[in-house]
Amino acid sequence: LLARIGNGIRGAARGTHIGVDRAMMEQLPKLEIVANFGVGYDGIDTKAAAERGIIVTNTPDVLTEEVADTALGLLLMTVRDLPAGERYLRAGKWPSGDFPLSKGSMRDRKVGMIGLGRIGLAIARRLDAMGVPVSYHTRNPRKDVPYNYYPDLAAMAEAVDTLIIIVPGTAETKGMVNAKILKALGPTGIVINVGRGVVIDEPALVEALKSHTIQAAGLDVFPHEPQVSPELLALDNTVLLPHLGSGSVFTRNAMGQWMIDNLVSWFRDGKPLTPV
Ligand code: A2R
Repeated sequence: LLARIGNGIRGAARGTHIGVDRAMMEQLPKLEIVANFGVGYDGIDTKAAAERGIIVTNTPDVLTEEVADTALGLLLMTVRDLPAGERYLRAGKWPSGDFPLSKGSMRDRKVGMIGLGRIGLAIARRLDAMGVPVSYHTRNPRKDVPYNYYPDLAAMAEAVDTLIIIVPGTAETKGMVNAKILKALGPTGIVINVGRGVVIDEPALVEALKSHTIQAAGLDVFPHEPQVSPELLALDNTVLLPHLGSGSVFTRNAMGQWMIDNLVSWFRDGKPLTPV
């Protein structure tokens, strides 16, 4: 298709699983802009785009609250083992005995946020409302928050029992939650990932879940979406969602509109709204 029409394409709207890489850009010699549908733009080779003067835009803010809601849902599902309870009821097991008490509770949890940007902060605010203490790890401390800052991720993992990952997938964040961090988190540890799959060293996570080095994991993102590791699927201390963080009709409409607005603004006024 690109061999046939690539020469006429000036703008691209980029959806979910298909990336825009250097090879694709080479087939689109007149490309001026790639408008990404989503805030995370790791599926686009921004270095190759910059070399060619191609603008890349994303859709920040319009999905922040939705992803934060999903993160809280996934956290509660994982800590309180809610999906297993639902499966228990549907399997007709309730009349023969009550569902076992959950090992975890939000009442005695301490959360460490990995990432405290737009979405991370929206998650932290929800945790405030629940009376859950929040710490965070980022490269730079924020001056506008009351939370404990840890420049060292291992030190934060040592101090908390729950990690919520909401950083972008970059060369720097890749594999940052590794065997050492999981060990520091300890046997009551819970890891929630709503950022990007690559941030977790997946073999190390599988091993930590199998050996009960940590308690459980709740994941909405995976390194090879839409494929999910059979090892994660086989474990009963995981809650797994198909990357639905921003996936409501309301929010996807807002994201789609913002993506279009970026394209229109570029081609009409020469100014993208949210370039990255
Ligand atoms: O490091 P900082 O101070 O720039 O803080 C950002 C943090 N972050 C990192 N933290 C630790 N180590 C890193 N190498 C690192 N790189 C980035 O991630 C900041 O607190 C946060 C990103 O926040 P925002 O740019 O506001 O992004 P937003 O809208 O919260 O979305 C986060 C990610 C997306 O990139 C998608 O991957 C996913 O959530 O939907």
